Amino acid sequence: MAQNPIVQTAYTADPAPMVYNNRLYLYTTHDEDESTWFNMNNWRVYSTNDMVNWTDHGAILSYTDFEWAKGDAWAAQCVEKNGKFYLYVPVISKLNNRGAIGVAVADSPLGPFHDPLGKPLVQSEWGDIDPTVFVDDDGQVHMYWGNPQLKYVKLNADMISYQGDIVEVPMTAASFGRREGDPKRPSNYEEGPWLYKRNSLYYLFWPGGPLPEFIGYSTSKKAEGPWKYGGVVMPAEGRAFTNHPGVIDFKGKSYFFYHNGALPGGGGFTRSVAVQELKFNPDGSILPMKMTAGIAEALTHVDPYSLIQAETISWSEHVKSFQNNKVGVFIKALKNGAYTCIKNVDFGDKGATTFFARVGTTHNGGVSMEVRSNAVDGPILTTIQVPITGGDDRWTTIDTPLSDKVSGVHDLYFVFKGKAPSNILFFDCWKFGK
Ligand code: FUB
Repeated sequence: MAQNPIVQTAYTADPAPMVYNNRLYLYTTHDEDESTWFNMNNWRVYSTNDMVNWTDHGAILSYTDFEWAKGDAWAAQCVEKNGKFYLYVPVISKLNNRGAIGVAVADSPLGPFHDPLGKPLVQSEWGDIDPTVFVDDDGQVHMYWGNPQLKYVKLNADMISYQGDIVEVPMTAASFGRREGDPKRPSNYEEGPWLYKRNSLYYLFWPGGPLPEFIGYSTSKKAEGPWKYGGVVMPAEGRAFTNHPGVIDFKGKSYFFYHNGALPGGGGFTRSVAVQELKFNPDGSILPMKMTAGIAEALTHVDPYSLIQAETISWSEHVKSFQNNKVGVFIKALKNGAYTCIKNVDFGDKGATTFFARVGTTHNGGVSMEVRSNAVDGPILTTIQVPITGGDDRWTTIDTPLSDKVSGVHDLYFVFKGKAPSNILFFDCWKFGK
């Protein structure tokens, strides 16, 4: 039943949710496989309309898209203003080898993003990572960032320049809680701030130290502070020594995104994003929480009669996500028995009678995809044999009658079978027919 971590096909961290047009977009950083440091080159996007099935839109921006940057695609945030999307990112500048905050702009939440400035938006003396940007009801935009010193600027209406000086926030115990045992650092704040507003109260969520990080929060009546320490939202746990908050309201609920090292092979540099509901007391204070298995109930059904990407997944095992120019994002089954699950698929009263998929494999014979309902070993709706296509730039489509008609609401499983030791098949999209 586990839904966390919400992405199993890549290591992701530093979740930054954004809602646009009734859909939740989740921007993440990307820990490279087998990393032993914060080895991070690009930012990825996932989206959902039900909080349970997530569509992988792949890597949408890389540090190499900033001509002046030389690496460290760390925690970012995207916000929308007047139909344009602004992705604020920390990178290392080639010019002086120091951290800096850049901004990339797009006409769609999925990009393509480009760097309108050709230089950093902000660079101070030190600690320029982890921007969070908030567009207030009156249109004023604040950007906070920094490790270990929290800083902010007011952005101009163009979203790509700022007014006034960089303000350093007083790092007091009153604002961020008392850190014991380090007279040089009186407060808990470490990095990764997230600015959020609810009922006219501003909230700043932040990872606190010493390591491993917990998530704390502070509140203020104004976006500029002064900030008052509120307490712990989530204690340190979960096999990663960092954590990173992202908070958003969606379809009447508030959600708290964070990261941990919960995937197989996971740890401090191979992290995974997770989500659970955030609950407030009537006075606006936050109910502290432990990491959980995630959101159990989908907010809406999946329509199996529209074309669905194979990378729309509720849960998967032994599957990796890739992208190319031919089909965009697709998945590869890494071994025999790998599977993906899509939750809450509504086949309607009359039900489905046919199944369509775009697939491929590099193996000649013995490769199949079982389409099952309810469980990974549930009733088989159809089994398709996947013919050799030769490479993930070469695909075939298969349209086949179901062996068993299916109606009503079911979880759907695609189970990948083959004798080869690795890379069984690749899968791009599917739909059912009535
Ligand atoms: O992901 C790289 C860095 O680790 C982020 O910028 C920090 O917030 C921490 O999560």
